[in-house]
Amino acid sequence: MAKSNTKELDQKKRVLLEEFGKEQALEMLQTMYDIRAFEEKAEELYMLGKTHGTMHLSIGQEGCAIGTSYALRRGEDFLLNHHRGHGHTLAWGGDLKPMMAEFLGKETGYCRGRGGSMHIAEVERNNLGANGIVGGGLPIAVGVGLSIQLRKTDQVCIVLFGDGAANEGAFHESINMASIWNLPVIYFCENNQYAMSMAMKKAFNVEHISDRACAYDIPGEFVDGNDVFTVYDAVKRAAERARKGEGPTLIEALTYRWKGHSRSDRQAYRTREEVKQWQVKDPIPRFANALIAAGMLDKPQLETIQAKAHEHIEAALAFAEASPEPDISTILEGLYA
Ligand SMILES: Cc1ncc(C[n+]2csc(CCOP(=O)(O)OP(=O)(O)O)c2C)c(N)n1
Ligand SMILES: [Mg+2]
Repeated sequence: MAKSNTKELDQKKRVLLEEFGKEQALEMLQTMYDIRAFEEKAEELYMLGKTHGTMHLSIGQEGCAIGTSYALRRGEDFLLNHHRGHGHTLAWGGDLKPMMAEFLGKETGYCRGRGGSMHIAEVERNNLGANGIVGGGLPIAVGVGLSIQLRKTDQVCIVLFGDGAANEGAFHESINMASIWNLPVIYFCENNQYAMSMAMKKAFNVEHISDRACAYDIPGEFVDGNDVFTVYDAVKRAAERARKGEGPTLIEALTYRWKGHSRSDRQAYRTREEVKQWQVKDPIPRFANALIAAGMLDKPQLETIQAKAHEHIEAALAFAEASPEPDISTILEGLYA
């Protein structure tokens, strides 16, 4: 067991680690490595032509996925994620096997192979899924919030979206309505600083997207999206407010996507140096180092977790590859006119 190095851990992190407990903290770290390994494999499979449609990788943004999900009651609250959402589903407690099967378009996938990378949902556990329409989750969140309010439960709904989505009409309409109706919705903007090739700095005249919260008279908070602790803490407080009937919150988390927008992106809009500067801020070792400093983890255990992530992915891939394709006779199932 590693010795606790309390000097390196500030008070707030220590309190949060106590709240997590060792078992959950290690599970969170394992999930971060699982997400990273899933997406590295996803990229490889895409390059081999084993997948259908496009895909968007969230490598570098895992701090947001873990911090948001673990701050909520996963499976009981509601999650609306977005096109860069593999990590959100896994952090919500999704199973790697149906996840990988969905990615490969297999019948055993979460959406029976109909959705692929961008449309993964797990409705039974209130993961209402991702959306190929940028900002598509934002209006749905109002409906979910209203449903919670009418059913008088203490659930909350988190909707994740990108910086690009924050310049769509749906963003303003959704937050305005959630504000006037005081709905239990957490608006979580995963600001990875680009919407395709459009740099956030060129697309906004406000310094922070969260500054827009004042226009709707709701709290707005800007956090470091690569720090699991600050994301978790902000979402937890927003959820507590929402559960008490105090309405929506807008959180903006600054992060960075290491990979291109999608595989066809030549990334002419940014420099390699910029990418490298952000790779140093990798959210996964940052969280691992905090666990080491707290005496919850040592180097050999960390290596085991890293190795396990790859084992988990290989098992999921074996399951997906052995799974059948959807039968052609079922092609119209799930279609409504
Ligand atoms: C309504 C709509 N407009 C445009 C697109 C094309 N499109 C797909 S992703 C994307 C950029 C979204 O940027 P952001 O919201 O910052 O999310 P990120 O891709 O950075 O995660 C665009 C413009 C779309 N899918 N839907
Ligand atoms: Mg973006």
